[in-house]
Amino acid sequence: MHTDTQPTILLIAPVMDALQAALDARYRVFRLYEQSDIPAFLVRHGADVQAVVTRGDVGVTRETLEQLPQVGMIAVFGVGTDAIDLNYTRERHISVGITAGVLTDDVADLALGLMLSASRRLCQGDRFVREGRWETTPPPLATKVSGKRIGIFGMGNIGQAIARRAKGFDMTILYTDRQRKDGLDYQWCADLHTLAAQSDFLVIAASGSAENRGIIDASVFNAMPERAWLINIARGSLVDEAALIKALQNHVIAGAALDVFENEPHVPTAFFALENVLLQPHVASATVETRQGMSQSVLDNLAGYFSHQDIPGLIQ
Ligand code: 8YV
Repeated sequence: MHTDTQPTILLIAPVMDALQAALDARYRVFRLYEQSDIPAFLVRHGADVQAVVTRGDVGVTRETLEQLPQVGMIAVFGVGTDAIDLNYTRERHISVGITAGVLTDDVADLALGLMLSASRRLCQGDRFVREGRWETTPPPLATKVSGKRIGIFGMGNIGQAIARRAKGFDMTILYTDRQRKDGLDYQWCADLHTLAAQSDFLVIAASGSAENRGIIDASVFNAMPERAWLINIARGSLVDEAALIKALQNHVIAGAALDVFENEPHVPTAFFALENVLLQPHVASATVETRQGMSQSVLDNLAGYFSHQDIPGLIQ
């Protein structure tokens, strides 16, 4: 039950139950995803909304924000802001807060997990044992990870956390980004294709910005060595999925391990028929510990905004 003194927030998509309960205890919460007639709802209640809470993978549309004249903050459950029009929020002086730093370790862990699982055939090995095939057949050989070259596209916090982990596997670390990063003792490549050509594992850790849309395309797969793997823990929008499917079908590259897709939760069924792809349902930050940390971070960002104090995860 809300009180009249509680600020009003609009939740764009469901978040974990504990966070929803914490939001309900502190705020008057409207849930956009529960409305059968969203335009009518926004006309009726849009002017009451002071802050928006959304997920990194969902964001909030400009059209929705246009119906919220009082909104002053967007609290993102996640770090991705690709589904928010940051030019528009800047124009409107809407603060945007993310769960900064909380999920870096988990996402980097999953990148390494995907790399190891794909190249060491862990999912296939599990099936092999369960199906009793080991009784009659020796398991097929896999591909070594330690000592290989990892190419990291996007050397932000997550890219750097992946690099630190890869160091533990004695890997040669190469990267590209908009610019060379000071103080990083890794091999810089001036462009994506040079990086791709020298990578045994090409890991995408760049943002899903408009400039990166479809950037991992057929030309990148052609540049990669035939034995190389693609790992994506960033956003599906960076990859031309049709070109990736062709590259996997034609063995242009060894394989791919993907946590993210262009049109989640819909995954092209062509992937299902392929043995050389490992698929995950966007779970890089999905551990109990990290999701609790992300929830707290959302609450802290909102509390900072509503008490006119610092917003710890403010990006704009
Ligand atoms: C989350 C994410 O899975 O941080 C992001 O941008 O995409 C992920 O951490 C998502 O925000 C929660 O659904």
